[in-house]
Amino acid sequence: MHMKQSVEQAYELAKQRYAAIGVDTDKVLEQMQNFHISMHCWQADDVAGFENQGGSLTGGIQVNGNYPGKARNIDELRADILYAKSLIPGTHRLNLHEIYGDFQGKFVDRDQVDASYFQSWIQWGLENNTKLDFNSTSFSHPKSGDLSLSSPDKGVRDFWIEHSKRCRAISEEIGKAQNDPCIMNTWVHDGSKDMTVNRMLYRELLKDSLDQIFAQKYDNMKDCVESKVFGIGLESYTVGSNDFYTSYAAQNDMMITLDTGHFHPTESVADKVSSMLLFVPELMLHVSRPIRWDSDHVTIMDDPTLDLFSEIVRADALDRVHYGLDYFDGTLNRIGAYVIGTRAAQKCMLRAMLEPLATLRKYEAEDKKFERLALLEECKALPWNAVYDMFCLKNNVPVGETFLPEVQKYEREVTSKRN
Ligand code: RNT
Ligand code: ZN
Repeated sequence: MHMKQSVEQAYELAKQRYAAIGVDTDKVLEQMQNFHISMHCWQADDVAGFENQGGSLTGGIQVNGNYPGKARNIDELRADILYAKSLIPGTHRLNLHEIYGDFQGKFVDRDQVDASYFQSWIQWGLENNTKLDFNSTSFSHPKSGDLSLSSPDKGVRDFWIEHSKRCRAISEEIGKAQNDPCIMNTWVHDGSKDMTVNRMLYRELLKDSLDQIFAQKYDNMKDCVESKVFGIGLESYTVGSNDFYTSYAAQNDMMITLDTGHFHPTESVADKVSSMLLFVPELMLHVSRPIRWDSDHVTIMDDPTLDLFSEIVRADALDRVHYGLDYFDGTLNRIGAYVIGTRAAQKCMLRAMLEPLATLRKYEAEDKKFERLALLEECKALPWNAVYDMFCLKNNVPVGETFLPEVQKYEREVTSKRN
């Protein structure tokens, strides 16, 4: 049977199956079309960027692997991302880091950057129906050290404050041009390898830096702050801990970024959704896959991610969350990594949207514990994959594993020729 025909037939059966439990798959397909994922630009080149300083990746994060063919310049990175996007259903955003500016080979220090270096990105975004998000970059710079925004050295701290302010101004320009807020994430690596006896001092400094950075109000960008447990080489103390940023965001009515790799291994990020959304306006996600630590493996359809998206749907918070990915794996085809991770996030969201929530809630209200658990279990094996296949078909992208040869083809024809 032809692929198209079998996908359509499977979808019709799935549709009936879901209708029987009160779920409208056609409606879910429409909702999925509005689920935009901000793809992180940094999977394409192992978080290198275009500063061409020749330095290595610092700031407690690490990319492993030497898979051939990574993007070496802005043109290659753009081409790779567009190719990956062509294998992913729906319309998606791109999450830029400041070090990915269009610097044209010129060294532009981080306290000198401005929107002019992002004009070609803005243009690219408009031409390719891709809205942009943004991140300031505290790592991989001679002034990064262990402390940036929390450094007691005034020169260093002012440098990073200036950088962050400029990044917000760039985000504002991007947001204006794309007529949709640019989400700017602030994550700094600040911490210490060994015990520190002045935790309060650095946190006071970080708080003061943030107050200065966020003093200016903008209409076309939104800020979010990202906490972390620890970085490599900064294991004992993280200035911007979860408690720090949760309190800061709540007090200042700001968005929080939840990176799924930034919590203790048994901590549920899903459970944070309903707690935090009562106190902060919106959430940003960095969907990742921590293996034993913040390892940034490629996102897959795993239980933590399924739980997280379920909680967002159950909290009726689909439009109070911004969805980004954050992983960097240099051991495998990098374009393939984008496609796997983005499609996996979509599958998690699709399964969350296909939940027969009304019935489950009714059982819960009536204290029917057996019925609630039974239906939750049955849902796992319902034909959600037929709905995902239909989503791919409708969006004219390869169904199921048929995207593999497409990735291989691009590798053969494009990335394998880079060295
Ligand atoms: C690091 C944070 C941060 C970075 C990116 C590159 O642990 O997750 O978001 O991964 O900004
Ligand atoms: Zn992150």
